[in-house]
Amino acid sequence: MTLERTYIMVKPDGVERGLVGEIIKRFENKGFQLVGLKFLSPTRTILEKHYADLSSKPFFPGLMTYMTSGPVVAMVWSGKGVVKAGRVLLGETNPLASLPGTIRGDFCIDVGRNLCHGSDSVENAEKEIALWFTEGVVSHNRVVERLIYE
Ligand code: FUP
Repeated sequence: MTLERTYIMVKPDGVERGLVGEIIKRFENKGFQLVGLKFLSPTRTILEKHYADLSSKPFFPGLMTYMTSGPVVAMVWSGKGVVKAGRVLLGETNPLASLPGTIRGDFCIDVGRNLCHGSDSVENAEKEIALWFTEGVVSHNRVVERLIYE
């Protein structure tokens, strides 16, 4: 079985609103494994790399102000299909288009305050993990797999 990894980040509004535990709980409840976790105040430099594909968008300056407004919780989650499933747990980029039951569907309204980030492909996940976790992450605990996978 191929285990994927994804980069999930609780954005400054999620941290300030005390939703870190709620977001972690949803990934844990599903059966995914936390293999990297840290609390940091992101610099413009790392955010410009992370959001490089959005640099020409009109909302980019506002996105930078929002993302540098406070600390974030950076995480790496591991599991079968975790990249796509992580996006499902988060909901749509626009929270108003997110179904109840998803994190954004349950907890937010505006696209510019959408609480959390999740990688959109396996390739981008590995790039984002390399960017945010230059120190590396621990490996998935294979002992618990028999409880989660057939
Ligand atoms: P996502 O993959 O869900 O993070 O979405 P995008 O990469 O398209 O957008 C990244 C972030 O830019 C969003 F989380 C919020 C911000 N954004 C806006 O503020 N306005 C927009 O119209 C689109 C995105």
